[in-house]
Amino acid sequence: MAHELTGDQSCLADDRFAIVVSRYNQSITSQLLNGAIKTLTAAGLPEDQIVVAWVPGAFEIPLIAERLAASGKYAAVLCLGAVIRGETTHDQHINRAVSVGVTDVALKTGVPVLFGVLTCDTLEQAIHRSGGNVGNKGVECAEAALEMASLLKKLND
Ligand code: INI
Repeated sequence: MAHELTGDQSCLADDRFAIVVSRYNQSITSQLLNGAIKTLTAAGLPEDQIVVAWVPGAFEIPLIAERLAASGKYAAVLCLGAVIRGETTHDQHINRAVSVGVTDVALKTGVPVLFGVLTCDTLEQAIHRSGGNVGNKGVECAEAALEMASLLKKLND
């Protein structure tokens, strides 16, 4: 029978998690942050073991995520932001840079780096996805962070 490995939502008492969150569209990103912190603390992580780094916009997330991940201090780095389409293609450049950037950081450092950046056409879509009727991307991101941190520990054991 195959030996299956799956992560779970548990976290070790001495784990630390980092969150990078962008100030742009802060009414949305603060809701993502609340959801992420609530999910991590509900899983048993003491709040003082969570570090939150604010950056100006989503474009700035990968650099800070890299510093945090490379420090070796954190079980996972959560990246939260909200990019909303405007009249130009600016959003596409940001979305591409952030999604490729955070993926690169995870692969380069071996630390789970989670993509909790909303990429919406409208503010309304972002409201629905930050604690409205389509859930909260920050909660989803924190759940994935717990699962990935747990799975990596099992792989390393
Ligand atoms: N940053 C965001 O996080 N969301 C946006 O919707 C957004 N828009 O639309 O422009 C945005 N722009 C700022 C960008 O992330 C950088 O901070 C800026 O370009 C400086 O590098």
